[in-house]
Amino acid sequence: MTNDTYEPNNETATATSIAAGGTIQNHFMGACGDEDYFMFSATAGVSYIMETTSPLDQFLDLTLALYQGNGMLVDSDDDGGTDFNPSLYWTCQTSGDYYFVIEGFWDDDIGNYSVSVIESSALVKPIVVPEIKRARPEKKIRLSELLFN
Ligand SMILES: [Ca+2]
Ligand SMILES: [Ca+2]
Repeated sequence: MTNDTYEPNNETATATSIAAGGTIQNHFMGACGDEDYFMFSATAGVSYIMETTSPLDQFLDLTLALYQGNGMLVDSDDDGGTDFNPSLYWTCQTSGDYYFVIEGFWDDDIGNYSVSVIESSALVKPIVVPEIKRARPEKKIRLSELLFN
């Protein structure tokens, strides 16, 4: 797996360091179970958003799993971001180094993607923009119902 300059990064020992300041890294998800490990330092009380983006025409379905330094799974996400990209919102409880692993949902998921870690205020939940893929038929609500219920 030498499809991008960050490889090899298929285990914690060779994880790619990524800054939690929103810097975007461009990676390539290779075939046959490629895994991309990332490492960043998190501070207790600070919230982070780890997410990927990828070109629509690649139909790349990525997943993200966050681990403590000791290998314990903290949280994971599959399609919380745009299209089939993961986006994980997490508030750090204990300062330290954390790892997250990005891999394809399917073994034949191949393609370019970008990844970033964004610091977010612990007190402010990220604004979730409704996506077209999740849209459901909406009930018509009269203004009076909103005002007086
Ligand atoms: Ca890899
Ligand atoms: Ca996904």
